[in-house]
Amino acid sequence: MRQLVNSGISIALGLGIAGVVQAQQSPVDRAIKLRQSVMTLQGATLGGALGPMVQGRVPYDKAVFAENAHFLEMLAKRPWQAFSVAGSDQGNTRMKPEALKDVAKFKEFSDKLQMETTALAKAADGGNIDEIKRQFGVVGQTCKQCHDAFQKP
Ligand code: ASC
Repeated sequence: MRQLVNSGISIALGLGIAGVVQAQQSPVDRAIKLRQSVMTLQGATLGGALGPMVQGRVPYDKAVFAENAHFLEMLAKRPWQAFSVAGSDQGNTRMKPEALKDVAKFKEFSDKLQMETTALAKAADGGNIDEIKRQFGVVGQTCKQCHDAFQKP
């Protein structure tokens, strides 16, 4: 009986907390926030962790580079549906409306980023710095192509 009461209280608390979090933001605001969070982490991983090693500003460390390259690969695989929520081109976002008008093209860029970050993670595991530099450049170009098409400056 006590267990039943305890689990009842837990469920009620859980629902209450979920309700408070949900009430603060609309689904579109949440989608924008999620997308921006992923973009921030991708930028920080690419520009903050991997970039300095590729550019020789920080000594190349194979294990650290590979860890960050795998994290980037994982970030690029974020659920696509959550990234392209209808209406999330309006409001506090730099996404151009074109992105949601041509979702097939947007998805194509997303798929390409997944492919190229997987290749970067593989290169990172291999540890060949020339190959890593080349593939890092390809990933950067892939970011840029999508930004040029679908991101406001
Ligand atoms: C980054 C970052 C971007 C991309 C882009 C690549 O680190 O924040 O927007 O790389 O500059 O061309």
